[in-house]
Amino acid sequence: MFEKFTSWKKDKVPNVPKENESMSIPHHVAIIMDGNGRWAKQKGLPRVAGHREGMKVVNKIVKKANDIGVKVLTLYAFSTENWKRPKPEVEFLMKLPELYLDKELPKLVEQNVKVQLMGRRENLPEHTLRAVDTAIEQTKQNTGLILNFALNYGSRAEIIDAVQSIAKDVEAGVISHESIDESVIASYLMTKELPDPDLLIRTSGEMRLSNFMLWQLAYSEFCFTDVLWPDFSEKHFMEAIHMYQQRARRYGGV
Ligand code: V07
Repeated sequence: MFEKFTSWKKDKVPNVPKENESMSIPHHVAIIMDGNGRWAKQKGLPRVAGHREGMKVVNKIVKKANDIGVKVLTLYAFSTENWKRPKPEVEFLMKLPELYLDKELPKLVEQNVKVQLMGRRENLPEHTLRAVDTAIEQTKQNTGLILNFALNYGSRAEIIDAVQSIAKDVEAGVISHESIDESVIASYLMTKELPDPDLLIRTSGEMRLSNFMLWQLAYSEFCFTDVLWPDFSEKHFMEAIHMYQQRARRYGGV
């Protein structure tokens, strides 16, 4: 439950929300959807049953986020480290984007949701990319919620790719090394067109970032809950939003 939330936030950070913004809905919410395997184990089910159940929750939270006016929802679906899992589990996970989109894409189009992908395309199976690319294509004109799936994403991989691109551009004379500042670095990351997350939620009691958006989460509010992702509901999501709003109000007051 969210009473068990823990967070850290330093006073006087540069982008503290002003008081009049304190009741606002976070523009960008990022979620580490953890606890699917544990949920299945507790029920004596195979891990993949937890992933399947977790997929149903994605749907509920996407709808809720869109309804309350969140602009960007980033979901950590598969990390660069997840390839180390048993092959059958990886193969199952790589079918989930298709399974999800086969059923939900028409509704996403209807709900004005715009699907995006964040992560290295290399190594993703062709069938997975085909499904995701179709969704991106069919929703590219949509103006509602940006649903940003992190697939084969790792923050260090992202930073490595950015540094290599920056070095290449310096070498080619496109930019000078003196001009490299925060905004230049941000413009080489996979999130270059997105605002930084205002709120990070991680389910299932782990209090780590696990290589997720290390640069982008520098000033975000963190909400951790013991609830396992398959048990996470709209109610829990709204509790996290309220917690964000309360914190924003407190920091706005000082
Ligand atoms: C995955 C379900 C949610 C819990 C976390 C792990 C398992 C939805 C997608 C997805 C990805 C891209 C896309 C549409 C849907 C997904 C993976 C795992 C790999 F365009 N859920 N979900 N992808 N899980």
